[in-house]
Amino acid sequence: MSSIEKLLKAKIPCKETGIEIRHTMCDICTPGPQCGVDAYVKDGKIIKIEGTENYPTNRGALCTKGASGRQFVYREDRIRYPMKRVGERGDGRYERISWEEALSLIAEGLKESKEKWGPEGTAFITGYPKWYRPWLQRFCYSFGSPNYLTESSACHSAGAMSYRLICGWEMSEDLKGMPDLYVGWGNNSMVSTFPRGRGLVEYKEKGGKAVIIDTRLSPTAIQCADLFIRPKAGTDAYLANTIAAILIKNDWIDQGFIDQYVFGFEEYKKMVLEYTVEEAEKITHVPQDQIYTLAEMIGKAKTVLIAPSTGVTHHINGLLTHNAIVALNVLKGCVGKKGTLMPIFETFLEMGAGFPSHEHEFINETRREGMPPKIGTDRFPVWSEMINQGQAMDLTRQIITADPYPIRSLYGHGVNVMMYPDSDKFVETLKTLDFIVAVDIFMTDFCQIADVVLPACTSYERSEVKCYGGGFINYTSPAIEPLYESKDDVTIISEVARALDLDDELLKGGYDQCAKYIFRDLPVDLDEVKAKHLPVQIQIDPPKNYFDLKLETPSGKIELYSNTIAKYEQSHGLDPLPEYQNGDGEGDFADYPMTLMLGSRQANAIHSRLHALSWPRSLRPDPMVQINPDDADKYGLKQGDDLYLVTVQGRIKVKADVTNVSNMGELNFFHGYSEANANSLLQDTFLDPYSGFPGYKQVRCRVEKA
Ligand SMILES: Nc1nc2c(c(=O)[nH]1)N[C@H]1C(S)=C(S)[C@@H](COP(=O)(O)OP(=O)(O)OC[C@H]3O[C@@H](n4cnc5c(=O)[nH]c(N)nc54)[C@H](O)[C@@H]3O)O[C@H]1N2
Ligand SMILES: Nc1nc2c(c(=O)[nH]1)N[C@H]1C(S)=C(S)[C@@H](COP(=O)(O)OP(=O)(O)OC[C@H]3O[C@@H](n4cnc5c(=O)[nH]c(N)nc54)[C@H](O)[C@@H]3O)O[C@H]1N2
Ligand SMILES: [Mo]
Repeated sequence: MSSIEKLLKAKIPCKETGIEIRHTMCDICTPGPQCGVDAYVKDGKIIKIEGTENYPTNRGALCTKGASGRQFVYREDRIRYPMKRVGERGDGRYERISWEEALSLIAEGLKESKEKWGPEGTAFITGYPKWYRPWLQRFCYSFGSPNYLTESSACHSAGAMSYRLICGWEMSEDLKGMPDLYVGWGNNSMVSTFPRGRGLVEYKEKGGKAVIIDTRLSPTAIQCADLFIRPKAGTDAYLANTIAAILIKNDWIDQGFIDQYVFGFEEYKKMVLEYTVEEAEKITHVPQDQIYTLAEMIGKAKTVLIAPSTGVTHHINGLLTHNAIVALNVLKGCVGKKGTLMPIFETFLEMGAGFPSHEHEFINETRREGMPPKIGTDRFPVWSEMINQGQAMDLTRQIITADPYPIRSLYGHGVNVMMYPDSDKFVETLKTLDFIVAVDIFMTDFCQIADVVLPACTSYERSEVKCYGGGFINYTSPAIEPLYESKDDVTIISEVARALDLDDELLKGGYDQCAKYIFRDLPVDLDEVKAKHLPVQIQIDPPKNYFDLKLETPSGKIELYSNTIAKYEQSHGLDPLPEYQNGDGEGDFADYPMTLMLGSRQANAIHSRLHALSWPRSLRPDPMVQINPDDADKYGLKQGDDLYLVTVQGRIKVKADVTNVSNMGELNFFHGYSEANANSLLQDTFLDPYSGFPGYKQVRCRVEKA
């Protein structure tokens, strides 16, 4: 082998090999990490990737998903060029068209819909991706529609709502502040957000004490729990309220704090004192002595941080459960202090970086007064009041009933129909629309029912601004040219806005112009940030004191009794106190003895993506349900056996993974597989009446051996 061949084989970046390292960012998962990536590029092609050293989030590491980034970019089913539907909706026949034709078809379709049904008859919708959201939302408002919908209708917004209802502000965990005790309620961050998981490991290494409360024996519980508590799925509010009663009875609460800052303590106290440990054991299956141990640990710790995850909100009683858990922090006076729940000051894209931006102004300034109510307003009034979006879980209902007005068109980026309960009905309902636009990287099920399909590119092929905690801002440059005829989403949105001739010069101006508007008060120039190719750290002021904020609750205090929810007590039967409610829903479940949890995070997949990539797929080739060994015995199932998961809604065929990760009586199946769609097992009415969230993690089910 010649020396050049050796260098090439080792992928050494240098003049001789023509391999260059370009810094970019992985956008596969949540805004929190979005890790720095070094892309090794030769002849315009990525040949290798690595985590960027010293990047503020990943510090050089990449997770299983990020490490598959190259396969993601070069996935076979990338949409290559704009297309229009030529067959019946749903039969999948598309024809290649030019960008010009695509844009004029979209302008025509949306204008026609606007004339017939008003601007509100078009909904603007996105799935998981976050990076273009401010643009899509502004586009929706500039078009004149109130109907901006996102995947947050099932994601972190229930948690955000809960914090805002109680603490008057969105809060996050200050684990770096070293609380005496950390209680990770459904925390499986080792899998779902590894930088956060690493934070937990570092907390432990510095002597921190951690309790993990999870129905599953999760990797985080195994690695980090000093005490592991394993309740039955969806019974956590009972557990939390029982602990609250013990704290109050033993005077392990901060009465001074409560007197000064809290509204509704007496009502709350009366409620929780009804909860007994005996009943708690029956309902939650947590032994009484464990409940006492946990209560005592919380009671005797000076600073505690008791933090619920998104997992606990994926139940039809999820919002109140989250509230019940947050309330424990309040009882201890552990809010707004070092090592407790601290307020988030959002900078951009749901991230607090320590400096402000004009994101909200950018999003909202073209919004008209007096628009009709957004989707979900009547059915989910608390959501509608708290979250500046429609509730996407009400979309099918409104399409079908046209109540309070018809929705006839959909303009969507990154939409995955498999995220919705009763996905088949979701698709069938969308098929009845007049006009659908789908923008995605891959030819998804949603694209297959659209009238016009547009090819988006990945984060490796575009520029975007990203802010991180600690005052970091990054403005990436493309590592490679957009593949085929793809474009980045924001360019697409501004081109569509131009084709529609919208009265919004800023939006039509494209990404860079808008970013400069959003970050116009930054002490550094955005062009300079971009030229650095790596995050730049800005000097930031110390964060504002929580106790100096004007709390956004009706009483201006921390509310254990929610005055916001109380407004809907009569009309919607909602409860202002965090009572435990049964999360199984109504009905006769005699034929469905098991609880099925759909969609805990697995390291090698993110929702519907990555299942199609060979590296991550090789780690779990088949859709498998985790079943406890005793349950497996009962059904005569061995590792790898085929079985059906059957619910009142549907049935899917999967393989048995016999493991004590699953609690007795509980099954765990991962979502996003097109050959075994978890959400085809869910009814689309199985929703939390407060947040509108689906009860993904608590579905009554039976097992049939195949
Ligand atoms: N059963 C069950 N269902 C769930 C959950 C669960 O726990 N269990 N979790 C819920 C939660 S929390 C969430 S967040 C949702 C997940 O939300 P989904 O929207 O279902 O997430 P994905 O399957 O990742 O789909 C995202 C789509 O965006 C496309 N995409 C990715 N990047 C880009 C981009 O830059 N531009 C464009 N235009 N498209 C892009 C992808 O190709 C994909 O088609 O699922 C929810 N559904
Ligand atoms: N690898 C990977 N990482 C991801 C994602 C992914 O798809 N793959 N998705 C991203 C997204 S969109 C989100 S929203 C986050 C979600 O992040 P997480 O909230 O961490 O994700 P989950 O796995 O849904 O839930 C966490 C834990 O809650 C537990 N849990 C569920 N129900 C209950 C309950 O009733 N009681 C108790 N005590 N525990 C319960 C589950 O067993 C699980 O271990 O993850 C993000 N990170
Ligand atoms: Mo999510």
